[in-house]
Amino acid sequence: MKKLAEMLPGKVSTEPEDLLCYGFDASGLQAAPAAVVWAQSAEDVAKILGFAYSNNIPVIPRGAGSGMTGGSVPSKGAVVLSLERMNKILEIDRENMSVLVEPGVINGNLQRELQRHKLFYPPDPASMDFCTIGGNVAENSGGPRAVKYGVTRDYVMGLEAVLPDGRIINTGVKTAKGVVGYDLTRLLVGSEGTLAVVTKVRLRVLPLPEAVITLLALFDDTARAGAAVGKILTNGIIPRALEFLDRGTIHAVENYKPVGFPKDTEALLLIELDGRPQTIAKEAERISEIIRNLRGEVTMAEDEAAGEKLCEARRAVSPALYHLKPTKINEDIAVPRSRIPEMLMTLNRLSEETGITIVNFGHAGDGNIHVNIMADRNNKEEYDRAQNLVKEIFRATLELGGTLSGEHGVGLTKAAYISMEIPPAELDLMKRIKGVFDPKNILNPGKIFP
Ligand code: 2HG
Ligand code: ZN
Repeated sequence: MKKLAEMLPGKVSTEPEDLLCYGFDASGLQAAPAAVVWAQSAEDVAKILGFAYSNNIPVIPRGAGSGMTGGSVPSKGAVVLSLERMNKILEIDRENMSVLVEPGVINGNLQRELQRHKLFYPPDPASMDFCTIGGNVAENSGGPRAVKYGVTRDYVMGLEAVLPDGRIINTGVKTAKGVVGYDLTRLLVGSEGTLAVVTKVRLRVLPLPEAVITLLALFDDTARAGAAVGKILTNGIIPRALEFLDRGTIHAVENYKPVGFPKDTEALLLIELDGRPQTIAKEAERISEIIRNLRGEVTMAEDEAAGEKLCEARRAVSPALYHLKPTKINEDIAVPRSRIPEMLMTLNRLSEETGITIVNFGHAGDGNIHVNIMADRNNKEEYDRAQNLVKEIFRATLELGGTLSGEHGVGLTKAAYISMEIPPAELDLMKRIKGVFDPKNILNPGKIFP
């Protein structure tokens, strides 16, 4: 580590407080790295990786550490490579509707800067006020707006990245289209920091929608809330957010950051529409009708600021849940949208059978349910029961044609389960791809694959 510190003066730390702060993420897992290095350029990253490659030192790339599956939790003897100081928006190209950013740019800061130029970058993870674009690229992050606009991968046009041996590569195009060769960009997006370290990202952006309307729908029955989700979409309306909160989630938010969600509600839908004012006003009317027909109660936020407050409350769900119980095992399953009611019924049954509290919320429009199994890690018996539920939930998800993770990735927490979903031939192909990029297995080892 001394040699590394000499190569990168002022950018390497082995201080215990740094090792502690850079040793965990939002998964609750923790391990101390051997050192933390803050890169300030692609050349710095190349130097770090070149050094690590020659000396067989594991390197763990890290954005803001807001990941939920342990993707940036270090392994033994590893160097944490923080990209947070590479936080510049390098170019806003209005004419070609793209931006070039460094990986440490905070998602929310990019959103606000683009708004000033009447531009829009849709992916909006709930952690948008602190997560980084580099982390979003590594995890292929989604967010409420995915139902209409897709996820990070749909916006990445090209990347500059450093391979584990220190070589700098460029992928993708600056043009609206491009089909030359294999699509390395799409392969790197969502590779959870296991193939290369991203040092620049070119993103597609859109015109800022003219107006936004936010609706709040309350139901005294979960199945009818689920039916509303299907009905809205089959009526040809694609809201830009179609979020679901169950009773437990509503209570957790109201106890943490009260916004006025009625606590006697069984299920709540938060719906956002964006576009031309007249069009979305009509869509809001139609949605209100659908909700009332399903015996739901619907209100419209009086203006965009009031709507934003509701969205903020939605973004507070995850932190709110940490106050419910000491340990939050959060799963992130997705099922075909039409199967949401069945999945929720199974989850309720499992909760009743085991006596473990399960709180559900999420991106209903995408069939993406955040299943939070609430327990106490220090109560061994309870924690074991909670842990045992994970496999059962995954089994039920796959039976319904779903996937183990809609947006949080595999990381460490789901690595043991990957073969439940990915068959041997496909898994072997993935492992061989990892071997091509990283023959010495120094980049984020132990993630994705058990
Ligand atoms: C969200 O949608 C995040 O709020 C976090 O994906 C989900 O804490 C969670 O389970
Ligand atoms: Zn989410």
